Amino acid sequence: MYKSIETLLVEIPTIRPHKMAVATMQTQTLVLVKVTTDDGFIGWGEATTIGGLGYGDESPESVKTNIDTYFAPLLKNLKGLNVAQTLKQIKRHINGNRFAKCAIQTALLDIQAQRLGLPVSELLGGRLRDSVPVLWVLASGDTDKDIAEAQKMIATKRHNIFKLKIGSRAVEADVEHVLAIKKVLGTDVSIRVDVNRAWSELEAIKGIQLLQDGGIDLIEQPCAIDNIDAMQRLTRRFDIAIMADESLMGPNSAYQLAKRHAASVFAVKVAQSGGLIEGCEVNKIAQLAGIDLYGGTMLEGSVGTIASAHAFSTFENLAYGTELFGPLLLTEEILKNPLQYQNFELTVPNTAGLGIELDEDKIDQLRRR
Ligand code: MUC
Ligand code: MG
Repeated sequence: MYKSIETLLVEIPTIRPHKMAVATMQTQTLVLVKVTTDDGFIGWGEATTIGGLGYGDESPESVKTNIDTYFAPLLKNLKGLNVAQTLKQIKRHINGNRFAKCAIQTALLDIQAQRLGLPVSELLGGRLRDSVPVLWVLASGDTDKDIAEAQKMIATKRHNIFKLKIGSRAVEADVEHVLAIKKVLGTDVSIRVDVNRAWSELEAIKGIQLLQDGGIDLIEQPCAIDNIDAMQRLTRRFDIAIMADESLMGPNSAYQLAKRHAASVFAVKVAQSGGLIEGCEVNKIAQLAGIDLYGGTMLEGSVGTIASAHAFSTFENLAYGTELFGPLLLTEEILKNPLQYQNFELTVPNTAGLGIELDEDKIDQLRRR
């Protein structure tokens, strides 16, 4: 049934250096997975991560090795199973590897949706919207450059909400940088910050107080991944939204965080969740626990971005919008028709499958040999 499973590492320079507490990116390595069936269907998935092993516990190289060595032979041997039964077999035989599992699941859903002539969103419970709001991340490392970049985004109606990457400088310097940008952009523009787990709890108390007083709307992942106690105390202590990102690794951790109310918002990422279906399960847990939702990115290219958009289009409450801007950070286009960003939103295609067409010649030029 599944004839071939290929994993491609595609290197694309970014439009400018993207500075985060965990890594500075000048190039993104897209991890694309192409699944071909005996009867001629092709499905695509993506397992891109950030900064090698700097962000998560899978690297582009480990995803490729594990898919080629373990997932591909397993998939080729499965016969007569539907997608759910296939995913169950993968879970049974392969531990961990959430990013790789997400890419494979995306490709299988892409194929299944094409067979049924429906968009992937309709296999995930059905879309509630045809587009999702998309913010922009300011991470040039320079206050004036960030301000100019934000003003250009607002003027061209691309983005009107901004997230700032902080955590690599002292708390006071970071706060000064954020509040200088907030002052120029004004009260109507929502500014959030992502600390990428760089602060101790005491640094977080100091930083969050100053940012809350300065009119910032949300603090993302202030403390270490495993420091759920600190996340819980900070969520209780402050009125400002505290969002779990790296601490949220799928339905199980969503349940643990929700039980303790260790965040007021969840950044759902399909790869971190282990798949589109699991991302939707995280949404359900958040909904039941009264936790707000935000659609996150691992700075994927077009495949992972549009797969995420299909999943997020089914969420009832997407109170904080999404950050599905990954393809806009890259200098090369790998789709025959680029994703549609307009009026501060990304359109979710309504054609069958993921609703995208890959430019395989372009991918071939850019792929790592
Ligand atoms: C993260 O931690 O949220 C998302 C946007 C961005 O600039 O970095 C990522 C990862
Ligand atoms: Mg984050």
